Amino acid sequence: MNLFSLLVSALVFVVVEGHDGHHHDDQMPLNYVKFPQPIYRVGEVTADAIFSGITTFAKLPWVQCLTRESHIPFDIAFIGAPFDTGTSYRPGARFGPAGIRAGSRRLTLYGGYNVPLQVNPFNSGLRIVDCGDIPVTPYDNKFAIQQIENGHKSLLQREAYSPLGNDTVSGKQLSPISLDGKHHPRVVTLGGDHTIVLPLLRSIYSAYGPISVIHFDSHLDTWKPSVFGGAPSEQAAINHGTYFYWASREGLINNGTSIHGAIRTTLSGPEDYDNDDESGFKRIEAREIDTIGTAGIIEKIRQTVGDGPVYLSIDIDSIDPAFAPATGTPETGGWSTRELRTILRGLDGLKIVSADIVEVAPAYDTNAELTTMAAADVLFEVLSVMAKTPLGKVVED
Ligand SMILES: [Mn+2]
Repeated sequence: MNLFSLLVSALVFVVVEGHDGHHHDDQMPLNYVKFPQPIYRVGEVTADAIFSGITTFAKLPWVQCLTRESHIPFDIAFIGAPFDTGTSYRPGARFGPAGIRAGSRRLTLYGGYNVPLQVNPFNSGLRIVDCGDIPVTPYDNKFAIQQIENGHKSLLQREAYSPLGNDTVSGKQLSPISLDGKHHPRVVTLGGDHTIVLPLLRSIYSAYGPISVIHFDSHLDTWKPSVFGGAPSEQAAINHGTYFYWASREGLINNGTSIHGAIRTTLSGPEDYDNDDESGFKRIEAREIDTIGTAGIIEKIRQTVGDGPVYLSIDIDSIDPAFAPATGTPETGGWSTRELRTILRGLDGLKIVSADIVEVAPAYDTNAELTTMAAADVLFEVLSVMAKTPLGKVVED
């Protein structure tokens, strides 16, 4: 038997095995992560190296969660929302999910252990998968926004793969924090421009009710449509500068326990801040890092959100364009990648129910993939925090 026929028969074997319905664990994706050593197997011509194969986030197993593998449970899912027709300046964030995945390839090069957080999310026992992308039309924003809500909700409304354990401090049994009392998985969405957070928050609301939001961005994104874009039509009024205005009006945001970080945008006038207050957000200016440092910023965030459920939305433009140039509306004077990563690690212990990273537009990146690497590394911190903190509350007896 030559190598070719060996490969063909191996392929046939895999397909036949997969169809009997009992061998899902043996199929490619769920046991796909084999680190730190590259594995050579009979019939394979290359190692399972980080630079080879199909690119998923951090080389996590690919599960077709929205279609034929919707029966496979998970604890944390990455999913792309390739939508960028809500942008005001540079388009291109529809390529964000693909770019972030490319930038994430080396996350598990040495195994994936997070030294400062003392956790390896990839072998923490949680089942973490990449669900691919939500199908999103580029021709109709209203339809696309509904597609994103439906796709996210479909994942979020499932039950998590791993049962909720006991509280690490008290040892007591944990119970879910969701409205329906079920233990739901977490979804990490790869944007896409920031408009996607409106349908994502609608989905989050369906599982958790009004949510505290931690929002890292150089811009407020609570602008009134009359101020941002001028709102020539009902649909144009929903864009990447106004989605929080709408989310707040719909009651999706927990007023007073939400906060922006890294703000440094110019305004139409000081009244934009009054409008932002009304939308329920507190603000941390980017320049505050010079006076209160990362520790002061972490303290402000934790004081604002408390210990309830929280949704985390990260605009890559919160990072300075020196470190992350590939974004829709870059603003100088931002935080370094290191500073944002430190601040995210400072969220350790918070109940982050889901998260996103948005506005990565790879066409404006350097050849060294600065922005997509920054996005992936930022998500590594988020994933580590999630892996350490179960989404439960202590049951009092
Ligand atoms: Mn934004």
